[in-house]
This record gives sequence, C-alpha cells and structure tokens, in this order.
Amino acid sequence: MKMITAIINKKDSSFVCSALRAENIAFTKVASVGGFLSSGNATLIIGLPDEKVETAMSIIRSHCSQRMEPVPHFSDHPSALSTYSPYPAKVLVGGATVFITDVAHFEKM
Ligand code: 2BA
Repeated sequence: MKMITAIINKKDSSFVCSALRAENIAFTKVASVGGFLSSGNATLIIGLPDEKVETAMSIIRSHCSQRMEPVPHFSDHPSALSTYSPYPAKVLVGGATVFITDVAHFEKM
C-alpha cells in the first residue's frame, strides 16, 4: 500500500477530486497554504493499493497545470523597506508537488 500526498493548485482540485471519485479512489482533501506564496492550495492525502498508484498519478498529471503566479509584497520582509525586492514578480507554480510513500501499516477501527 502507498500514500500519495499531492499539493495541487486549488483551481485544479475539483477536477482532480471528481476524477478520483470516478475511479473509486478514496482521498482526503485538506485546505493548505504554500510557505513561499502564502496563498491557498489544496493537499490531497490518498491511501491506495500499489496497483492504483499509476491511475491516481495519471489523474493528477492530466488535471494539474503549471501557472505563473504573482509573488505578494511581504510587508514584514526586510526587502519591504526598500523598493528593491530579491524575489521575481512572478514564479512558475507547478502542476503538482507529489510525495509517494510506503505505508507500513493501515487499519480502520
Ligand atoms: P509555495 O511554497 O507557495 O511556492 C509556490 C512557488 O513559488 C513554487 O512552486 C516555486 O516555483 C516558488 N518558490 C518556492 N519557494 C521559493 C523560493 N525560496 N525562492 C523562489 N521561488 C520559490 P512549486 O515548486 O510548484 O510549489 C508549489 C507548492 O507546493 C508550494 O507553494 C508548497 O505549498 C508545495 N511544495 C513545493 N515543494 C515542497 C516541498 N519540498 N515540501 C512541501 N511542500 C512543497
């Protein structure tokens, strides 16, 4: 058994969730915030048998697209004191950031 933890753009999340449901793949959707942009994204926690991993990955691949997102002005960052910012005005935000881990033990009680 594997656990997929997928951090995806919240704009893509409803499409990914619908496709996972259609394949009968159980998941938990958690509202999350990226550490760099501080903007909302979605984290999907998906526990599934090994043979379903490729199905889930192909759903994530096909529904998550890369986007250029603006970097917000950090008022509490030292760079806010000057007009110079070390950060680019926009960054390319993935698709999806996916971690796949082995599940040592799975139990529902
Ligand atoms: P954020 O942390 O808000 O990052 C959004 C995007 O900003 C990143 O896209 C990357 O292009 C850029 N970025 C992040 N840190 C940066 C830095 N120190 N300097 C310059 N640019 C930076 P992605 O790499 O596609 O990441 C999208 C979201 O996935 C992240 O949102 C974060 O929530 C999550 N993520 C990415 N890598 C992760 C990791 N190793 N562990 C946990 N979460 C991760």
